[in-house]
Amino acid sequence: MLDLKITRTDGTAPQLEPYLGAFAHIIATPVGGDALIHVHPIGTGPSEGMLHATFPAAGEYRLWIQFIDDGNLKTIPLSVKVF
Ligand SMILES: [Cu+2]
Repeated sequence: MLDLKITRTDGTAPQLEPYLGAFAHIIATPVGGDALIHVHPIGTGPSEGMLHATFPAAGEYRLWIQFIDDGNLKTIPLSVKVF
């Protein structure tokens, strides 16, 4: 279970709206692998949620988080290490 909290770098509150039926979409792929994980947060606040993600194996993963903030579609890439 992962916690997700979307914030802005200027400290103002994000203005999220549903996008394709969820407030955010998270895609993950293992670096050098061919698996694909696609999960949606279970909302716990206006810009917070929990992710029920099952990774197929330990290792490095590339993630993309997609959401609409103030009418603009954002795609945020990040890397995580799964132990
Ligand atoms: Cu999705």
